Amino acid sequence: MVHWTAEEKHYITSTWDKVNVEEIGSEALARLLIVYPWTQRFFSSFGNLSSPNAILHNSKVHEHGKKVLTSFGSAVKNLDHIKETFSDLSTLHCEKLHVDPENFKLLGNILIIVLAAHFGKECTPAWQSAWHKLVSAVAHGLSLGYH
Ligand code: HNI
Repeated sequence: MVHWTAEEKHYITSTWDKVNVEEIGSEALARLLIVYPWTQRFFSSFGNLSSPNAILHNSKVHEHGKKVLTSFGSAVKNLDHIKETFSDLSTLHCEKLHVDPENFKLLGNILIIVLAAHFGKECTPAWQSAWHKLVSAVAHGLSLGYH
């Protein structure tokens, strides 16, 4: 189990309380699809992903970004049980969706960049360290069901 200091919990929850999951989630997913275009292959049913502008304005990307970040939020609410929280989703991403778990790390890093862009003043080294620890724990939890 990952151990969290009171300071780390503070950096995570105080930022999370201000997050608009649709705005931040869609921005993070759109940036993943733009910066790492091979990730687009998982979303062939999402329609037009042919340019950064198309991706940023694609309503399915918005919807799915919101869904993913809402799910990410369950880690914030269950910091002491991240593995258990993502065990079903891990199996789904492995067995049904065939998503390479390396992509969870990419999305986590992009999420930190998007959060830093929105909440710049909070982005101290201690804040970054807490958020890096969180996105790594989520990526790890999501990869445990892979075999
Ligand atoms: Ni992910 C579906 C959560 C990262 C590709 N994903 C989901 C669903 C949740 C979810 C929740 C909906 C499940 C359901 O319908 O029961 N995904 C998460 C979380 C992360 C994550 C919490 C990381 C923080 N997913 C990724 C990444 C990719 C990805 C990095 C690929 C690059 N996910 C998918 C795909 C689907 C999906 C593909 C199915 C989409 C659809 O509806 O067609």
